[in-house]
Amino acid sequence: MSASQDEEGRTEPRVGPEPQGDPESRPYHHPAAGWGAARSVSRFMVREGVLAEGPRAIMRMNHENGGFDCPGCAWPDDTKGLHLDICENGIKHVSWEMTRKRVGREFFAAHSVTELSGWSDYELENQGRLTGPMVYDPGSDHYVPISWKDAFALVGRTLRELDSPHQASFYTSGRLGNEATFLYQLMARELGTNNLPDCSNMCHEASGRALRASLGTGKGTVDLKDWEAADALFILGVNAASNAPRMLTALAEAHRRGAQIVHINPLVEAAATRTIIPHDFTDMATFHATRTSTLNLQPRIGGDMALLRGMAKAILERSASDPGALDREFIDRHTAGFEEYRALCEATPWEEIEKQSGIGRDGILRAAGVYRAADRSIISWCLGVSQHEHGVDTVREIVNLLLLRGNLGREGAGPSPVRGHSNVQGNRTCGIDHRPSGEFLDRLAAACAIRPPREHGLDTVSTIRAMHDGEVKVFVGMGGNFALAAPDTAYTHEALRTCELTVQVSTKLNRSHLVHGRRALILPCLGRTEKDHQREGVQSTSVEDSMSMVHLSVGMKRPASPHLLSEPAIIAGMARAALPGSATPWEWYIEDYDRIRDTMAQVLDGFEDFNRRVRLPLGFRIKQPARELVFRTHSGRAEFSAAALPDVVPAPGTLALGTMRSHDQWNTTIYSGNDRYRGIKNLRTLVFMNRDDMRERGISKFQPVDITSTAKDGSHRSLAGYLAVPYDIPRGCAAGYMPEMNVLCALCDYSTQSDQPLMKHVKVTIAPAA
Ligand SMILES: Nc1nc2c(c(=O)[nH]1)N[C@H]1C(S)=C(S)[C@@H](COP(=O)(O)OP(=O)(O)OC[C@H]3O[C@@H](n4cnc5c(=O)[nH]c(N)nc54)[C@H](O)[C@@H]3O)O[C@H]1N2
Ligand SMILES: Nc1nc2c(c(=O)[nH]1)N[C@H]1C(S)=C(S)[C@@H](COP(=O)(O)OP(=O)(O)OC[C@H]3O[C@@H](n4cnc5c(=O)[nH]c(N)nc54)[C@H](O)[C@@H]3O)O[C@H]1N2
Ligand SMILES: [Mo]
Repeated sequence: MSASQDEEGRTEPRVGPEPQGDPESRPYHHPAAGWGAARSVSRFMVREGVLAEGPRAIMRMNHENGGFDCPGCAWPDDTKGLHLDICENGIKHVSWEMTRKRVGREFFAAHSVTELSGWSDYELENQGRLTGPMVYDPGSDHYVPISWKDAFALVGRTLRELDSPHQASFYTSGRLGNEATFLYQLMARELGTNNLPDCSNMCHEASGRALRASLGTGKGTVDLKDWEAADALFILGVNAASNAPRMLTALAEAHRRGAQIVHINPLVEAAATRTIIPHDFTDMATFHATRTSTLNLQPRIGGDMALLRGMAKAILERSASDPGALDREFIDRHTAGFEEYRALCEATPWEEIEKQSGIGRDGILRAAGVYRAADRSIISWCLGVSQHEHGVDTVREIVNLLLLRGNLGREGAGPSPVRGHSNVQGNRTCGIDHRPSGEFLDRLAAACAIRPPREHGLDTVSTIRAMHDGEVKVFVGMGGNFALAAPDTAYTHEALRTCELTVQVSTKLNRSHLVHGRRALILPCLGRTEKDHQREGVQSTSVEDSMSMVHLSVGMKRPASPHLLSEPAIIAGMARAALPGSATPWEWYIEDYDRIRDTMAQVLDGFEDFNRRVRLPLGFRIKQPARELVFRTHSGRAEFSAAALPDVVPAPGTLALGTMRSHDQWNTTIYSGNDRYRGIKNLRTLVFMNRDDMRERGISKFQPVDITSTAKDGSHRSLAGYLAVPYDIPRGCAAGYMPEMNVLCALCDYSTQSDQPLMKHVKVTIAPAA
């Protein structure tokens, strides 16, 4: 089956009927999850050849007593020890890793890199699991086998020969377990650089910075129990049914107990309608769908901050006659900057709020009414909020709104970012940070007897620029698919090709292996589902979810090939070769990961007694000072921010384009061309548009169009021949799929607040195809 074939083997693109009226009654809005999901999963397992062993593995996923953590999203595991706490996309993800297909040396002997470069990304990953280390041979233009010893020696030699350690950059994709993460940052810092870009530079960097500035803790403060206790849930900029499907259970349960659920998204996504809970057998048997929304608001792209400001303004106005609208006691005791914020809200005219948010005053007042009526509110968000110029200000506005009613530090209330990769939060906790704090470096220096560099390192965007300029010569990708995930595809490819050496630690073949430096290595590693045997026995690794729970993950499957190494072992191998005089006991660490954890316990706040606590049935929760109303901010209080509203209204003739995921993909991994909940089959080269915007441009339904972006520096990029799909999206907005649309994202278009690429706000013009 190819990407252009659907599950039934049909190849023609198909688009569901246009959405109209009440989302509930839309013909193609299947309830989220449920039988559609079950059908899709079983077909997928057959395709990957894992139907026999898949179910057994899945029963071990996210299980409180042993088992491995779902390598999918970072939604927390059910605290009640649900035995089937899983979702369609998690199962696909595990099956994808467990596939029986293999990419061995014969494969690389048969296909040159130039030939493979012509294959689609779907075809590349669909070849299966990588089986042994490979090195690029420029003479034959093929990858050829290399021993692990020689591969490490090549990395070590190249790193040692650099003029400065800052000429190397070490990328992490958020799948890496905590123990490997710790060793990876240790290697970089012992070498002498903080060049540790990671996927969160493209993801939730804004959230971390905002929460740190407002609350002194760069993470959300709530856990699943709080979700179960909230009276109102506000869900902004997340496509939960596809990207955090286990949230559906929380939403359905919230609805059943009478909580209010407000979805704020330019698109009415499937999670904003109703769901069939997959592990509720009665629901599945009776096709009973539970509603998962009580109010949907569709702001313009980038309009969230104005909408939140409007809600705050309404609460403040109301407090004149209704003193209970504000929690004055909380504000007085725990916050700073309230008067300035109040003055700013008062000074922001309603007309401006309506214009910038794209929501009429009625809608804003309704949302504010829900917020006022609830004793306990949680505000949750994902990329629709963070990947913007003013992402930091918007997340700080979320906190402002929470502070007004003391929705912090108590049950059922607080900020709750939905993180992406299963361990992206753990990566940051364990030291992947190009701007580490002095305190962290001091502790690292003391525990590991190294002299870590103090100057800030490069993040994702600045690494790309530095590679392009020849300043970074070695790129190491610890997982991920940098060549496609990063913005400005053409520029990023040039940048990677300029490198002296590119090293990709991966499980599957992807574009980043084909867009490589003068020398290049593919180092295949164990996946999370696989048994990791080391000298002292089978090892486990730990991960941290979106809600700061740290728990162990133990693989149970035989490795895809006997020649794979674990990620910690690969890092240790590179480190020993690059740091011949190192006093770090790299090999000793690998024999037993408990030893890595003992060192981590000395360095990381909240990891005291790590080895014991991580073995508790559900692991342990890292303390969130803000949750205890302890604020590590300048003032020692929670700080209101008072940022002016940005102008997000598109210039005449232009549209704001958001790039997003389909239902059937995991970031750069495309499972099929389908996007079930949005009614799309076999089509990825599309752009969702408002019908009036189409009419104005003389574009008819499914007509091919050209999309041209204009960057901050005035440069243009374009995509040709995409199909226009009329969709229920506000005027002035358009949407399409990542990673294909990274072609349109200029490297210079990153937020000055977070340095995040503006992947949800690309300024474009769209016209009938030339
Ligand atoms: N199955 C699956 N699960 C995943 C992933 C995957 O690729 N596949 N990726 C993982 C990763 S790394 C991450 S970070 C998360 C991403 O999870 P999401 O944030 O859900 O990712 P996107 O698909 O980019 O969707 C963004 C959502 O934001 C909305 N949006 C766009 N612009 C705006 C805006 O201006 N305001 C508001 N309010 N909404 C807006 C879009 O309509 C869409 O619903 O998911 C994780 N989980
Ligand atoms: N335009 C646009 N671009 C985006 C985004 C967007 O919304 N719009 N989202 C951004 C976001 S939020 C993120 S997080 C990034 C994602 O960026 P990345 O994390 O870099 O990309 P992934 O597609 O998740 O990486 C997939 C590859 O990871 C490897 N892999 C899978 N499992 C393992 C494992 O266990 N170990 C190792 N070592 N490798 C493994 C496989 O080889 C697979 O090909 O993309 C960003 N790019
Ligand atoms: Mo992400």
